[in-house]
Amino acid sequence: MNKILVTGASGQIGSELIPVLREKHGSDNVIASVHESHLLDEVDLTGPSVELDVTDKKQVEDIIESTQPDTIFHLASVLSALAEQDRQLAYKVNFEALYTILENSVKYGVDKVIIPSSIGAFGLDTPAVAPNDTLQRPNTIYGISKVLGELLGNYYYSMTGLDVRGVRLPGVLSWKVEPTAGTTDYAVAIFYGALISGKYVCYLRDDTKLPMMYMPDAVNSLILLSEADGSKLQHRADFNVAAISFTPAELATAITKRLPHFEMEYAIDPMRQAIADSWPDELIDDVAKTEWGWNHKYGLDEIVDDMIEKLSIKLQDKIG
Ligand code: AKB
Repeated sequence: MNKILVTGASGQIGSELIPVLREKHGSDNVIASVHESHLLDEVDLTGPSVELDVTDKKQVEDIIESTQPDTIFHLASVLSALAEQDRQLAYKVNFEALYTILENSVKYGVDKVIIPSSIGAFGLDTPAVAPNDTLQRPNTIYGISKVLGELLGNYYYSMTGLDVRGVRLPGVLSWKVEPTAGTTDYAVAIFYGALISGKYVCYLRDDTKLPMMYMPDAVNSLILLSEADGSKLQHRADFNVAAISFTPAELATAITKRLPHFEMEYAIDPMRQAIADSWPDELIDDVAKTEWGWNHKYGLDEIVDDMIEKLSIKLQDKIG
């Protein structure tokens, strides 16, 4: 029976990954760890939960030693926009804590560590339509940390046998926990604006095309990769996964088709615009398809329909 530890369990991805893992492996076998106890509200409480500050080396060691997981989903990470505003925090969480997790995984015999990478691992030298293996050279602290995660993951696998795997996730749309520290967050916030006030002021230019994905596909990519036959993998911690790409203007048009009164305005945030401009427009995910059978399910129409349906229920008290 698998014993799984998830860090960053109350975040956008963790809060949706945990119920799926608990359904598959049994609630008691999936330990949710969150930074502060009040964030436990965001977590599926049907199984064990612990408070964990991943920057506290002793706490990380104690939890890995006491829970003896076979697999760790290391999701705790400072996202791109916050990382530029608080480099010190980004360094502690995305660089130092990553190392602590990997070293303790080796020390306590963890089999597998899953570390999401991101489109942020690419940079201005990457082709706009990014193949799996290409020039990366990101110019953000977040992107540098994601490349570090990929390279360290591949290094730990070859040097220690710790099986580190990871996908480069696009911007993820979801309705349960709203992301607030990233560059792609507009694609979620726009739905809150459209439903609550009929308006949204977008901080990216109307023609900023970025790779995006719906949460069920993102969760599925992490689980599928974690379960893939290791002997068939040529890559490890650095797989592109793709679904769709769109611009703010295209997303606004798709929303307006369903909510005709919706209006979008633009007030560009130079920092987030520069980050978005350094990322590719599209990812090519042929390597993930070949090596572990990845494919996405949700297209733009399905995403917009589902987001509006789910958020209309979640926000019913706020919708006039
Ligand atoms: C962010 O915008 O920082 C994240 C990401 C694409 O990694 N959503």
